[in-house]
Amino acid sequence: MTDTPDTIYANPVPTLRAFAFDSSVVEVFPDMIKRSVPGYTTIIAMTGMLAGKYTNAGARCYDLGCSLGASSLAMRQNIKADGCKIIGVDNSPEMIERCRSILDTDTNPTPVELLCADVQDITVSDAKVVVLNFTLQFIPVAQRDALIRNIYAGLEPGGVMILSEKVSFADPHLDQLNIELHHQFKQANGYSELEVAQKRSAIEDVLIPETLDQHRQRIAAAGFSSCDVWFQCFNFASLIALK
Ligand code: GEK
Repeated sequence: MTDTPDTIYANPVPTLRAFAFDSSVVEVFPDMIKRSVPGYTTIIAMTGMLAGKYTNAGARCYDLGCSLGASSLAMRQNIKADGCKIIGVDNSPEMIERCRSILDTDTNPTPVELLCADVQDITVSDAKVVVLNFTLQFIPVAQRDALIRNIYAGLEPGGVMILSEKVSFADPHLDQLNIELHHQFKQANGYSELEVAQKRSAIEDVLIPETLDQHRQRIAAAGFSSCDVWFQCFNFASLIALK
């Protein structure tokens, strides 16, 4: 099945509203995220591979900010151990509803429980793998420490957190360069200058990127014993943190 093309910002929008994960975004989401996030397909596939490596019988995995379940599906396809469970969480009812129907078409045996909830309100428990693929960036900065601490507390020793984010750079020249390269990436994927500019305005107060150092410091302060970047393309990176 081909993805519905994202044309949300193709025409001038007279009053740009803050970006929200509503039904119009759900409709075009797979196309939008692949054309907008450099490395997305690789990050999702490797999330599955990592989950396969870190799960043993009865393991629990979380996909926080699961959207349409891409990471849950990748984990499901790679988990070989018996009795595992994946818990997908998203606070957009439209995302959860569509995610449920996508998962229903997948025949893999590992069950996926979907929760329509704020990731800040759930308790992570007995987890071997916790995935935050492009979700922390939407949480208010002041509330990010508490979420990462909650994840650390809910991970079993030997468990792993995968955190993928749009990042910023402390050096203003590098920051500007990476922003420009990202916009060039989007234009190479068929977005017009108008689409790039309107999306940027709609999302700038909603998606707040931090530097890799800020992420590393927060992860270390939460108690994780090891952490490093395993993937980066321009201003998009994925970190792995071990408990
Ligand atoms: C993927 N991980 O395909 N609580 C729960 N969900 C939230 C919250 C919150 N506080 N804030 C935002 N979301 C997915 C992609 S998209 C990334 C994740 C993007 C949800 C929001 O509804 C959306 O579905 C998701 O986080 C972010 O790998 O669109 O850039």
